[in-house]
Amino acid sequence: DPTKVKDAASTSQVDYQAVYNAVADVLDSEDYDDGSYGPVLVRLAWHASGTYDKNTGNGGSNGATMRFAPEANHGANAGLDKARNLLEPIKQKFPQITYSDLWTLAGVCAIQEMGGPIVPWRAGRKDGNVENCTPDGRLPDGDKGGDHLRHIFYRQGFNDQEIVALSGAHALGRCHTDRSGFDGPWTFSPTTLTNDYFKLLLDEKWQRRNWKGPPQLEDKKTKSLMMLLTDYALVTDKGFRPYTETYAKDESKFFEDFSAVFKKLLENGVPVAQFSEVVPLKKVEDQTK
Ligand code: CCH
Repeated sequence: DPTKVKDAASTSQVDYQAVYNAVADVLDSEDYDDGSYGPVLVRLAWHASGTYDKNTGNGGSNGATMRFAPEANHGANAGLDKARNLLEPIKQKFPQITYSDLWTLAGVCAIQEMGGPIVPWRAGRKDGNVENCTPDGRLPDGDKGGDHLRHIFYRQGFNDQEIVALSGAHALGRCHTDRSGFDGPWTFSPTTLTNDYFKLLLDEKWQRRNWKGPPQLEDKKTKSLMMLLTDYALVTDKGFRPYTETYAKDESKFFEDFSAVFKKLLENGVPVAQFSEVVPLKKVEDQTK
């Protein structure tokens, strides 16, 4: 359909695949964490989007309001300056992309380059200003239970299945005592997206870690992995558990559902009229073939 091509071209002069490749280029770093900025970029995309409130329609990725002091300083966002600073030179190189498109695109790039599924991504978010900052308290706390998860995620329009699928992102990355107070990774391969988070939740014995930090669980066998109390609710809560079992058994089902729900997360609150067509963003490894 030639009109579609014309529409897509007129919505933007940005070469999004070039932006994607620039992000992919800075993901790996020997000096940072487990060798990759991927996990913290996924967390930036999630915290930029997870402020959405379906009742008022405010919050969400449109606006990129975490650039401003009130929201940047919310406790939940501690450490995300590392992710924002990593992307700043890319914003300078491609000044026409909005921060809100860049942060969500970077999250998609991180997921895809860390072995995850293709996530359909659309351009068109607009950056807001300081008045659009959301109030503190819209993102989840790790020391609570299933009711808290539902309170936070139902407000964003997610159901139980979607909550469990999204939580699978904790296959990636780690907790930092100087950011959240919690400590350690959830899986043995924190820079690769797998369904190991669900497998470990069900297969390992989890016990309270005896330490001075906030309440968290450790695996009895190696004591080198962690789960938050909210993570463990995906095992103990009757509404969540069936999905945890499904995703532990079937990684391709997890990938399929994760792709759909991560796209939904990154688009929540953005007026549909702002969006372009889906922009095909290829993994680096698939571009040379
Ligand atoms: Fe998360 N997350 N997250 N999380 N999260 C943390 C780190 C990551 C909760 C708490 C924490 C999602 C849901 C939840 C990532 C993605 C997602 C940390 C450690 C805490 C605490 C922060 C630190 O110390 O650096 C809670 C509670 C929930 C409730 O559901 C969802 C949804 C996603 C994405 C879809 C990723 C990735 C990380 C690793 C970040 C890193 O820097 O390694």
